[in-house]
Amino acid sequence: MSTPLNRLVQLLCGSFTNDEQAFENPPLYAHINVTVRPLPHLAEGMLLLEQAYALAPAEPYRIRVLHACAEGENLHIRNHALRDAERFWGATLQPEKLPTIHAPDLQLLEGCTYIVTPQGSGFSGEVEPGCRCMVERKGRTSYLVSRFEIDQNGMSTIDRGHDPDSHEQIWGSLAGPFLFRRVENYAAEIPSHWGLGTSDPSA
Ligand code: CYC
Repeated sequence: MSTPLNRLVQLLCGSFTNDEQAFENPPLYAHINVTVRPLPHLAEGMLLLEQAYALAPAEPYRIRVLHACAEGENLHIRNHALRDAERFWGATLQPEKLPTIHAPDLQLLEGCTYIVTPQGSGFSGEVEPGCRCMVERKGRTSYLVSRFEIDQNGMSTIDRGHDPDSHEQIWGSLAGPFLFRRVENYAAEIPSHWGLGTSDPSA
């Protein structure tokens, strides 16, 4: 039986582009590729994510290790930065680099865990409550307000940074979510030894 965690991890593993939206609204939406691949040598649910401008695919502006895991009734996605992250740039496009990422390279981003629930044939999620996900950007400290939806066809994301005192928006989309269509599915790379929440480990 496929569990919710299993389905979430399968949906996350792939590559995504917002090409249609970017070509229709060039001033509002940069053309971005998002690629997520499993890290089979690490704990179950550990995934490498890279977000890059389509013009510079091997220079991601955001590279993170996501850890999708079940927490009681809920699904969580923990977000980790990578120490000396340039070492790993482009690894989602050159999978032979994936095994060079090890647990000590990861730094948990406190307050930035995503809480995810089933929605339709996929999932939706929001960053945990509390305004504790702090992001330094444009020389200012901000807290992240973020939401995403994912299914077989693609994913939509909206990330915005707000001023901790005035709560005004400092960065992020002004026009609404980024709309990504799925280009590749990397679910076949999920190792079978990841139990991913099967209630019966022998199932
Ligand atoms: C930051 N985006 C973040 C952060 C989270 C997410 C948690 C704050 C922590 C961090 O720096 O990594 C989003 N995390 C997610 C999502 C999931 C998750 C969606 C579910 C899979 O686990 N983000 C977009 C746009 C683009 C963008 C395509 C333009 C606005 O979705 C940018 N997100 C963006 C930037 C940052 C960010 C620039 C701040 C990163 C930084 O400056 O270090």
